[in-house]
Amino acid sequence: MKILHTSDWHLGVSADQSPRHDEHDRFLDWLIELIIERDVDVLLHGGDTFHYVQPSARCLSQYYNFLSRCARETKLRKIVVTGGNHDSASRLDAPSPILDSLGVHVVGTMSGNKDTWHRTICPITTPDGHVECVAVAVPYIHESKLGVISTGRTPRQIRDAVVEKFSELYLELAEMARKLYPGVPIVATGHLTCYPSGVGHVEGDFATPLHMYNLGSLPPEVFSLGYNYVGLGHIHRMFDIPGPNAWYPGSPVPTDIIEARTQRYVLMVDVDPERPELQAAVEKVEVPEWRSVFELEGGLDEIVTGLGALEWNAELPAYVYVDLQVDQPLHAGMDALNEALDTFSAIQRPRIIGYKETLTSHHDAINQSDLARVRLAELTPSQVFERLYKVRHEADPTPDIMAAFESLLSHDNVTP
Ligand SMILES: [Mn+2]
Repeated sequence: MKILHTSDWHLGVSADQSPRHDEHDRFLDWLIELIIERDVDVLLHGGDTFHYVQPSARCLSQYYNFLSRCARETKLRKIVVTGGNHDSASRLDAPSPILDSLGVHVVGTMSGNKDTWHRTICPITTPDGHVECVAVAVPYIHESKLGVISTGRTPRQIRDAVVEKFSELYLELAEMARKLYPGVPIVATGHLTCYPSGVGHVEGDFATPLHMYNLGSLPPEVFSLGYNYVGLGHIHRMFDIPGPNAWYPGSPVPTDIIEARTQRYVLMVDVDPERPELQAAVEKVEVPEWRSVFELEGGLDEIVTGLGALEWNAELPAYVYVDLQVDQPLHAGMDALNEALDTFSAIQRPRIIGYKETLTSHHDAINQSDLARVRLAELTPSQVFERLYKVRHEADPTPDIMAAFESLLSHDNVTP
């Protein structure tokens, strides 16, 4: 049985005031083609369908058109949609009586009241009504709804309580699913932050998550090992969490420049109804790029030449971020750059959506061009502090000041 796992579409998002609607249209068309081509049985969506709690008419129409096309053009047995922290849970839930009839199971929100938890259990049946798999549709849920009290508690106590409550939630839901539909594979969703305990199985640079790990993400142990697969949403980069076989597909259409730097994915998940004891096999499917995003850095002449030489294969006109290195502020910089784009036809003309000027001749205390090239995620908190100190005071922080900052860091004063 094939389950296609996606999350974090963020319909309606704009990258630097530049809409992504055209890419989302193409993504949803592509998704339908993929579902048909690969004979997908279930679409499992891990939250953040919309970017804003009050989606525009255009976004709503993208969503409903997609669901209706799925019902008419594909052989999907079920679409499972869960709410993310960006979605309005009640807005997502409101049309569920109609969506039910299209085979769309929506769970926008859930409460700590266990009597209502049956709403999350969604059996996947064959045309003759035989249950082959169960999807446990867990939306974004704030820990306070699970009974975590933060008033008067230390960060450590809060974190322990959060871990305990989420572990209970996933354990009880697995048991509930197993009791209702014994002997079939169970998959679950979740819209939360979880990182693997090691880095061995994770693809690519993992600096960002490891920094954040300390800031209150959940450990892999929260997921009951009773699930064959856990389809997560919230983190916008694809990676897996070995052990519980939990995966993030990441956002399929980049929502900012950082995401535009890496390949985007959806995940094809294979569960065997005859072998419920096996973990699901997962295949990464690359999402095509419909719009290239370029980053140009250098002097005015260099950038003008770079703009004229831009080439791409993607269908839509490129977006460009420019970091202009100047001796002094260049007020007419944008005019010269826009002129350089006149060589493109109106339809293909790239659009500069990010423009900044970096002064190269001042501020000897800090090399600003170096600073611009370093991603915040690649710096430790102490390095950020040190750099800011240099900018503010035009001198290195003394060992005493660094020691004071380090001592602040070592206090466990961050909340999950
Ligand atoms: Mn998101």
